[in-house]
Amino acid sequence: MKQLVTNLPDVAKAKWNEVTLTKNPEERIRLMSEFLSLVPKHKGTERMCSQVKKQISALREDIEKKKKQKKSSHLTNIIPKAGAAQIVIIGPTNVGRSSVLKAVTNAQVEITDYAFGTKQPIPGMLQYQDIFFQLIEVPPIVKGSSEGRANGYQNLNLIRNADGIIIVIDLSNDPIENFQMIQRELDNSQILINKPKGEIELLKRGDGTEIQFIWEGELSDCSTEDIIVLLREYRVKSALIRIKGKVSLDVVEDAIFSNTIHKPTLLIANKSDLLYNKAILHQLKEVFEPENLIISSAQKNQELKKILGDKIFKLLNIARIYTRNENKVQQDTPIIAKNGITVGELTKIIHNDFYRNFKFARISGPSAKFPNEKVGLDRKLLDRTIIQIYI
Ligand SMILES: Nc1nc2c(ncn2[C@@H]2O[C@H](COP(=O)(O)OP(=O)(O)OP(=O)(O)O)[C@@H](O)[C@H]2O)c(=O)[nH]1
Ligand SMILES: [Mg+2]
Repeated sequence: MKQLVTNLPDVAKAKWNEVTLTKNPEERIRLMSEFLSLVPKHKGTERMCSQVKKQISALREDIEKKKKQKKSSHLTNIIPKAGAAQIVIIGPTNVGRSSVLKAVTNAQVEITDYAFGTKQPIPGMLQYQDIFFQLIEVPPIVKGSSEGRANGYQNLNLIRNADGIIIVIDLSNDPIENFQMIQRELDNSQILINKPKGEIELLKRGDGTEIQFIWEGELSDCSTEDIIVLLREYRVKSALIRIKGKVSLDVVEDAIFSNTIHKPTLLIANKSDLLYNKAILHQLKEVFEPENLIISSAQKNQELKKILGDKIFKLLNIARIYTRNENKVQQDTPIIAKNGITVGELTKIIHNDFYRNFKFARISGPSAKFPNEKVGLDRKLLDRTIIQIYI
């Protein structure tokens, strides 16, 4: 087995187990601090310690915020999700976030030539073919948002709660520096925008069932046995683990400690109608995935709505599934699911009874070998599948 990077003493692992069993925030802070004092300090434990410290400070902020909220009985600014997905439009001030929102949705939003025009999150719906994406313009992100500046906690909370992110920058005004500032603020808030090589979702369970895996990827430097051994060392005996992409043992250990989440992200380099240094386009492609980069002008580009809809749809890896009822009447509004969802997973989304009483299904469209193909629970479904479930 690969030597663990952290290789913690047993007392520390036992202490971490206490942390995971505790819900009370004050108590968690105390136990995490004790945990840190039990961790030997060296290069290999640096990253883990900093993750735990971030969690401690996030908890402290939470406690503070709740105290303040109690005083002022402030409403939280989370906007209820609508449509197929909720995507936040973020960026520094004056880059054209409102202009993008206005160009692609029905939102009544004010475009201002002065900074900090948008003070509250503003939602709008973008129609893409037969579905809608909910876009929300978030007030500007500034250097220090992750420490609470300019309503930073609320704004970052909105971002953490969304299904995806659109970052807007102004090509004519320090685009690279501004992009990096935004990325740093997100990073400090444990929100990652670059697609990781591998990801795991770790769902701890208390019901004594074994450790189970859902495979959507593979392991790069260890075996399933190694993972089970590692989890046992942290006293995790029962868990559901989803493996996506190429996952290393470090990634698994990270998942035990951190709050880090990855958000699918697009970057709009806006105001391309103005004068700007063309070398910047090349530099942008070095700091951000070119396939998720849109170079455009919210003012001049009439195609932005279509381009953005296409990009969001691809980014989120969505499948639209149209169900047919017993009279073979097809529903107009599709169920939105992950591309490649199985018939079994879909029946559970519709209603558990459909899963329990499932006999077979008939599918047409891109997932079917021929129209009305009879399939079982394991068949994977692609976008635009039509399905009738027999129970
Ligand atoms: N030339 C040009 N100007 C633009 C474009 N998009 C926005 N602007 C201008 O940039 C300024 C700011 O636009 P907004 O859309 O209000 O920017 P914002 O990011 O929402 O700004 P705040 O909410 O105030 O932080 C306005 O004067 C817009 O007219 C564009 O594509 N080209
Ligand atoms: Mg605005």
